Formats: sequence, structure tokens, C-alpha cells
Amino acid sequence: MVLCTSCGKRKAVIVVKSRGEALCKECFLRKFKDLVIKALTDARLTGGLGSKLVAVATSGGKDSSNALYVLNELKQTYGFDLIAIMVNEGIKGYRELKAKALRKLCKKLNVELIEVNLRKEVGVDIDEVASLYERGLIPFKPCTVCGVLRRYLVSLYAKELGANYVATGHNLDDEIQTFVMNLIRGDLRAIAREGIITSPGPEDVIPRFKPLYYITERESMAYFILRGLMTPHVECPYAKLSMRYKIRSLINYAEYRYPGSKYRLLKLKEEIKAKVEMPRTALRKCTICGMPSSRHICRACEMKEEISKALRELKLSKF
Ligand code: Q46
Ligand code: ZN
Repeated sequence: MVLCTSCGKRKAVIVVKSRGEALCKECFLRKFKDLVIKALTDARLTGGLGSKLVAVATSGGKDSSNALYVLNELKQTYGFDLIAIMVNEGIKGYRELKAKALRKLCKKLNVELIEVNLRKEVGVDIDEVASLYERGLIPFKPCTVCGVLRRYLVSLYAKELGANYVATGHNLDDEIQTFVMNLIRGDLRAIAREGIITSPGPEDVIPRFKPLYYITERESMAYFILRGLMTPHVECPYAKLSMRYKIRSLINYAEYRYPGSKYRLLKLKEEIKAKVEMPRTALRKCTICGMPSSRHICRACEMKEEISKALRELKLSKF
């Protein structure tokens, strides 16, 4: 039996090789919360959350559910209020199962859940987007559209609800996957931009932060199980089409062969970020929807336009 390296009394349930730790359930759950507090501290949020409303962008998956759970535990200490937002992307066989689990969790935590329907909001769902992509009618993969439109709708609703911050479920693995993807794309500006919290922008841009920034995917899964939040395991059918999916396998392989790779990559990203100063892109308002954007027309409106065009063409071709 391996004993917990923190308390030295109880049986360890998880070994974190890269940190040289073996932790029992109690010490692991405490460590997890401490890592979230570290992220809040590094984002300089601990002193500024009092009387604020935090909207958690939730999907019903392990990461955003964990973020919601821990923030709910911390809300009294820091004096903030919580609300959850879920965008139903319309992915059959996946969304309904996750939504059901999320509704149950929000009820248990007594957190209000706002459900946003992608089709109702923009006239299309991700299953339809995937079919347009498969037919070569749009250049965007389902995850690209899903990511942009979900982010867009969460910001829109968070603003309407009067939220001061948006918290997302991005974990350490997500962060370094994004870093490696940006390296491959040669996008230094994007590397400099990504972090625990978005850089301060104009007043009408709600800052987004990542409570699970220091937590690996494996630790997040362990927390989800140990807290009894487990839901039926369903993966989005489109995940495999994305660049992120391939990069994720690559990084996991590197971690397996060379333990500690993930932390080294995160450190490298932080070092680059600290050294690179990129001029801030001025934000204006999208001429179509009025949301803050660095472009004349925001990426969400641009995508919506291309998708509508493809749908019109498809309709015409059927006559
Ligand atoms: S839901 Fe959407 Fe994810 Fe599915 S289509 Fe891709 S981004 S994988 S988290
Ligand atoms: Zn727009």
C-alpha cells in the first residue's frame, strides 16, 4: 500500500509523478482546491471578487462541472455569486446526456442554469454544420464553428445577465494544447494572449478566467470521480476531426515517454509570454451584432454569414 505523501496516514489514491506526490482522497481534494485558489491568486482575482457575479461556461463535461463545483465551494470565502450558462449545440447522442447531468448538478448545488440554444440563436446547429463541412460547402470544421459560436453566445448572455466575469473549464492540458497549436501556426500574438485571465479590455468586454489552469486532465478526471460527479461517458463525435485531438495525443505521448513534459511546456509558454510584448489590438464594435471585436465584422458573424450562404446554396441545389 502506498501511503499519502502529504498526510502520511491514509492510502494514496492518485500518484502525480511530475510533482512527486501520492495523495489520499482527502489530501487530493484539498490540493485541487488549493490549485484553483492559486489560479485565482495569480489572476489577481482573490481581492476583487466580492459582490461580483461569475458566469461559469458549462458543458456538463468533467472540467466545467469541476470548475462549477469548486467555485461554488469558494463563493462564500470570496463573496461572489455564481450562475451557469450552457450552450446546447445540438449534437445528437451527446448534448442531451451531458445536459441532463448538468441540470442535476446545478440543482444539487443550487446554482441557476441558463440554457442557450444554438439553433434558436443563430439558425443552425453543429450537426448541420458538420454535414455542410462533410459536403465541402463550408471550410470550417465543426469544432471551429462550435468554439467560436459558443464563446460568442456565452459572452452575449453573460453580458445580458450582468456578469462581471466568465469562468471556463480549461485545464492545464487544454492550455498547453493551445500553446502547441499556436506554435505550429506560428502565431506569437495568440501565444502572448493566452493565460489564466484575459488581459483587461474595454469596459464592455467581460474578462474570462480559467480556475483549472494548474490542473491536468488526469487530475480533473480523478476529481470528477472522487466527488461522485461521474456521468455516462460520451464523447462528442466531432472531436476527432479537430487539430486539438491530434495535438492532445502527441502531448500525452510525450508526457508518457518524458514525464513532466506538460509542466515544462506550461513553463515555457509562461516564459515566452513574459518576454513578448505585443501591441494590444484596438477593439471596436462589430458592425453587424455590436459585440466588441478587433475586426470590422466579428468572427462569429463572419461564420454565420458563410453558413447561411452555404445553406441557401444547398436549398437551391435541391430544386
Ligand atoms: S462540443 Fe463542440 Fe467540443 Fe464537439 S464540436 Fe468540438 S468543440 S468537440 S468541447
Ligand atoms: Zn458580430
